[in-house]
Amino acid sequence: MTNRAYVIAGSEATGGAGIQADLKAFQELGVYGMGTITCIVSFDPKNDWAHRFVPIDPGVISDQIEAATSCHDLDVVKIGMLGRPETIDVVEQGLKGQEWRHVVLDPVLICKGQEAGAALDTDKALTAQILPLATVITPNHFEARTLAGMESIDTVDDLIEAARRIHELGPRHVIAKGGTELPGPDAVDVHFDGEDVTVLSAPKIGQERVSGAGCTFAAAITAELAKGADVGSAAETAKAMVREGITGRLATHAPFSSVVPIAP
Ligand code: PXL
Repeated sequence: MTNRAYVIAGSEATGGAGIQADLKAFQELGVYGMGTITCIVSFDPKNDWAHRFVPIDPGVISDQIEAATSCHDLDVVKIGMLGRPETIDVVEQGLKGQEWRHVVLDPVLICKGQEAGAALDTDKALTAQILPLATVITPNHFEARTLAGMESIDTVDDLIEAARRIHELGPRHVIAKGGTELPGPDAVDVHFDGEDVTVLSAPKIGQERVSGAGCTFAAAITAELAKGADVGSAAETAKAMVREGITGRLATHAPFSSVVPIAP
């Protein structure tokens, strides 16, 4: 039987992040992927690689969800970049159209280089409408701080506190990623399942953030869940995959390199 996984996310035209990264991660982990595009991001090489963001019409998003979910029996979905409240409304409705074993939410508020202010209305809508439907959420340092309402996250204990606070918003599993933002030699993530805290730690590979790392992490978790893994082992596989992907990263003409999803 072929395992299938579904992703609802934005297109990132360079191929490093977004739905392009998600589908590569699915494929690399042996899962048949299908995707619904919520928005199109085209970096602008003439303007410091700024994000050009074009939302997809809500009716078209709804049609894509209808096509994917009618064509396949799906029980695991990843939610990536939604980008604006109108998109969040239609994705909320789409998710409520059926039961899900897992909804993995990568709460993309802003991507690298975007203004933090642009995220405010989207972050409120995401918290109110999508977080309660998620079974797994994978906030990075900035997203964890925003969603937990914390001034700063400077230590692993702070990250654990953030994960506990985000857990109260609905998701059964919170996997908060310290990435390169916490001091020290290791990239530390914490997994809180409502009872236990598990710390995932691996040596940092340089200090630079790499495009697509977060997308690949959540997509790999989704693929592993589609194959029947539990959340803890899915997170371990995902972390190993991102490590491989950062080690083997692709240099680009933009000021960031791109993760290459490679199964661990
Ligand atoms: O890496 C976050 C991200 C997710 N989804 C899309 C993006 C980005 C960052 O650029 O463009 C579509």
